[in-house]
Amino acid sequence: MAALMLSSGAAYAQTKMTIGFSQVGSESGWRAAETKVSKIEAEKRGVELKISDAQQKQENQIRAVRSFIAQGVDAIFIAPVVSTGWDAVLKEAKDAKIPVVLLDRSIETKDDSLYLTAVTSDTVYEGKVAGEWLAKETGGKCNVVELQGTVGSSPAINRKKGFDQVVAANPGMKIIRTQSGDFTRTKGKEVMESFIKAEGGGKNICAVYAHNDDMAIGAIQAIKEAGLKPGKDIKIVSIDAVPDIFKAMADGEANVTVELTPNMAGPALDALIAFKKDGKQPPKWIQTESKVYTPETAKAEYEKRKDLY
Ligand code: GYE
Repeated sequence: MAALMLSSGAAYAQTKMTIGFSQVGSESGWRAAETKVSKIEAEKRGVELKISDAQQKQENQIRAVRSFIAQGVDAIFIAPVVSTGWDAVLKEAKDAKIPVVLLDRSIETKDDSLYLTAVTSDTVYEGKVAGEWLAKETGGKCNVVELQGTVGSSPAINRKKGFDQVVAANPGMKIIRTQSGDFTRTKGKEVMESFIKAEGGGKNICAVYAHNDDMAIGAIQAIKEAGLKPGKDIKIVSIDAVPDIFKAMADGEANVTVELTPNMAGPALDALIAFKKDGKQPPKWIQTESKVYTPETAKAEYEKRKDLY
């Protein structure tokens, strides 16, 4: 028995594990960092990571997952672009006995045996804590324009939900415009331009709530071009904590961000290896930390992160 266990352990150590990772795309600075960190974390553990870029399309992700199954990979990571429509392909992975780990976005399914675990932050909390900061800062009186993330994605749904809870509790807070900017800088800028136009030049807007920093950075540009001061005339509240938002904060052009770690792969790999090696069942949700940052520490935070991104 002991010999048997030893030989299976040795076999584990010898065979290099191969994981297929269906990544969303490269829509944001945070996403690029996540891809980079995933490669580093896989290499640290001697795991071969095959990354497939879905260019923000679920159909590409489904195709990639099917191809990983056909290749017989040891596990599959998916950062699911939208939250619905996964059951069929996840069932195929399950039938092939290939464990699936979800990274940074969650899915809606009635059957949670279709994935091993999900490594994500509490995205409802992120929206809530961003809203609470703004409510406090403005004495609960603020006309907000909202830049939503990708339609149908779990962070867009949940970051809206969390922020809406704060709006509901503060009668003087209102979301006067809301639209998706697809988590990108370009669309964030475009949508903000249209908000400013629709609001007669933007003087009526008290704050931008952007579901990620990249859209906030696009909005900052639009505000400046409209002759207003971001961070002062219009407050900027967002999520991710990428280096560029710290730069904006240090320059007085942004007010608060909520950190989302780009290291989702590290905890995912640890859980997967413990599962494969020792049969240890991970919890269904491995939660990463969400921390609030304001301008006081922006310079130092920028320095800490600039090389990682
Ligand atoms: O906040 C955003 C990205 O899925 C939680 O996706 C993630 C989000 C992140 O593109 O920048």
